[in-house]
Amino acid sequence: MRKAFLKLLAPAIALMLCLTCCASGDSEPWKTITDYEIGEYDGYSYELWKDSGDTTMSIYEDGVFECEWENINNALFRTGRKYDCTQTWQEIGNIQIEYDVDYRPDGNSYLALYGWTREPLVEYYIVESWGNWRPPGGVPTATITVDGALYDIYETTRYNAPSIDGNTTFQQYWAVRQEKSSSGTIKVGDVFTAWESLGMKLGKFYEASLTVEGYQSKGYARVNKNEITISDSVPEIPKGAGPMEPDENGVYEEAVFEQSEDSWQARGDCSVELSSAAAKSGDSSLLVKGRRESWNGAGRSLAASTFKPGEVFSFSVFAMQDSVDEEIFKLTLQYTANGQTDYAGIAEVTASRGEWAELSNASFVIPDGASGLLLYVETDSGTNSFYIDDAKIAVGEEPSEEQTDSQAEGDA
Ligand SMILES: [Ca+2]
Repeated sequence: MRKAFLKLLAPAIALMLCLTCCASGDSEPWKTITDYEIGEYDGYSYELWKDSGDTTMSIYEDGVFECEWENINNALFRTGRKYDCTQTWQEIGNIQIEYDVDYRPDGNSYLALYGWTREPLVEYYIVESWGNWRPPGGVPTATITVDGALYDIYETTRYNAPSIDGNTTFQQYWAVRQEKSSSGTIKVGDVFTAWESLGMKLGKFYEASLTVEGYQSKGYARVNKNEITISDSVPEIPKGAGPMEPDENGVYEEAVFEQSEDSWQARGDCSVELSSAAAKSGDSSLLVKGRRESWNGAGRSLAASTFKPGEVFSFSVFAMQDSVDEEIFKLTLQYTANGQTDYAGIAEVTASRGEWAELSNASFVIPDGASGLLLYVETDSGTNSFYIDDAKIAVGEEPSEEQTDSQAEGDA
């Protein structure tokens, strides 16, 4: 009886399944892959990249794909457009994506419009949704409004990490929605315009792909729609893009580490957190701990739209340690110029145990051609934990000729 009933029902179920499949694109994937593969299908580039773990990606027409991951370290699934790095994004056109994703991450994962440029080598993310952690951490350099949605802007540096040009050091640009979304429009050209107005230069265009990424997690996603439009319309300049303005006292920013880590993040393999164990001002400071190298410390990125080459700024931050009799602290600027990472010393101070010592330079000139700026506190040697407080960035005083000479020497 039961069997007969099922037999009767079978064609109906088959029809229903077909309707469901047809409604979301195709019934059968063109191809299902489980390992690294890069290729083209139906006008879209596709790529499955992973370093380890179990991955499955089924590719359909119109950039539609379905993916699943488990036991991975890092895996990316994507369909989009790839280019040969001969044109800037402006030469290619104003990119917009209409998308719709059934996104079910379990753990750390991002849903993003993603890609790369060369010269400079940049990995970029426009993050629409994420799993249990909102990337990339820290406090944004700016917040912009694109198509009515708020996105936080971040710039980070990856050291000796996998890239389209092998393992190397490069900048990551981020625009991360404040509220998760898994369907709608991404005005990619508007975000690119905002980045560039903030001094985050993009190079020769390699890729724009709708991407599902997993990191030490598992999950499932089905991209039901990935419609790319490239037009010759001019992107809008999003609200919130552009340079920082100093207040009436000439101060751009003062980080007191009372409510938040402000814009400061861990640099290298260490961590930062607010601590009430020590304070120069108020009740807390920023503790830097778990350092493995003397260059590990606390830093913040500086938007190149404000911190332009040749312009003068005043930097000041207090540092304290209670591990050794004396420690030499250094305030350093890391930057990229002519495609290479370089460092300029801003200030240096010797701090006795338990003493808040000031690292300051009222007339620091941003080096020629510098972009990808990172201001950070490190120590001359050792890996002891330390505290910083009252980090202030202000309008600089024009340097004397002597200072200009000594800075030029310091750079060399
Ligand atoms: Ca404080």
